[in-house]
Amino acid sequence: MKLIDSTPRKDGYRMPGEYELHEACWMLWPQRPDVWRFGGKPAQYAFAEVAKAISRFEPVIVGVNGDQYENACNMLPDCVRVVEISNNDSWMRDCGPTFVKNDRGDVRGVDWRFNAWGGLEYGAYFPWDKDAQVCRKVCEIAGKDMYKLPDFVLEGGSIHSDGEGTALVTEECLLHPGRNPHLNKAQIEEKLKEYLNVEKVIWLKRGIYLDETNGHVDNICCFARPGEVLLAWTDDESDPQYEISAECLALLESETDAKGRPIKVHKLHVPRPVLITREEEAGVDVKAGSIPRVEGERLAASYVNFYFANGGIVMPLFGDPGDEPALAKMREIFPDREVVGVYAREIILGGGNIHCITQQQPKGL
Ligand code: KQY
Repeated sequence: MKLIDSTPRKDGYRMPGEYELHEACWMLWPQRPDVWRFGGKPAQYAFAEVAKAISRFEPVIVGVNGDQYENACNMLPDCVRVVEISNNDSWMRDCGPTFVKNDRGDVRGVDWRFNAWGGLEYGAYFPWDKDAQVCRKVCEIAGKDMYKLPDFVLEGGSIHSDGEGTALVTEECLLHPGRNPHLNKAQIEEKLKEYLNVEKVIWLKRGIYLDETNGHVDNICCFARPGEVLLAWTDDESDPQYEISAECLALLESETDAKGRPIKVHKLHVPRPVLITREEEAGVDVKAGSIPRVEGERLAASYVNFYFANGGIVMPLFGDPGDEPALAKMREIFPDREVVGVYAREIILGGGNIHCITQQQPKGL
């Protein structure tokens, strides 16, 4: 693995759309008891279901801490490759590489600075030193060279690319003081253009209501294909989510993408509010500096937080009356893909969902 002293834009590498062909999917293994209830056991079953579902479409590689290696090997199907990667928690989307690719099919990683969604003041836990090394370790194992940005904080869940020159982000997240307070919006946009190799950045205002990542875009909106997005939606005007989604809709409808296309918006209704139960609260360790789980608090549940696999889609389900309509809508929007649902309540209890725990490696040469 070589560190490249240049930028993807200068070298002709771009971040592909997630719907483009993948080489593999990378994940990490949950275990920390102040995030995952009952020492992570229910979450491990849920992660294993996600890995199993994705492995029907493409190879899956799961990084685990040494003390969980044997258990993860035992819980994951044989077709899933298990490798030892020390980590503080299990959000491969955010601490793993953002992969970029050139027209010849060469793939490289981009290593943003990771600070656990906001650093000491605003972040979700401390320390995050092992998470901060995950990107490099993945690139080492995958045999990919890497760009490194030691001074620019970003997580993979806070960006989407259409693969054709357009990126999608939220102001709530990228302008949050816990990330790059020394940079203004124009400077942040310039970094994205340089390292994702896009010409246009569409800035939504806010992410999903109460999202603890400060509004990662991957929970509220994603590209379905160039020129089309999926937007988390509710028709309930009394729900605080309504104003947020309506604001996104107005913005998207007034925008064009980098190729000058108007953007078609598909609404994907959120489930009914998913609230933490007393039993769930009781299963999570309390730790100073970690986000407490409190009975009755609403989780940032959204069907938009799904994963594109080769020929498939793996999307979260919540045991909600909205599950079936959401599956049906996804099948209508993606007739050429097999849409698979995985019950993901245990994952949203940790603060994210299927997209947040996965990272695609684009197909290489
Ligand atoms: O949604 C994500 N990308 C990660 C959320 C993790 C928050 C910390 N519990």
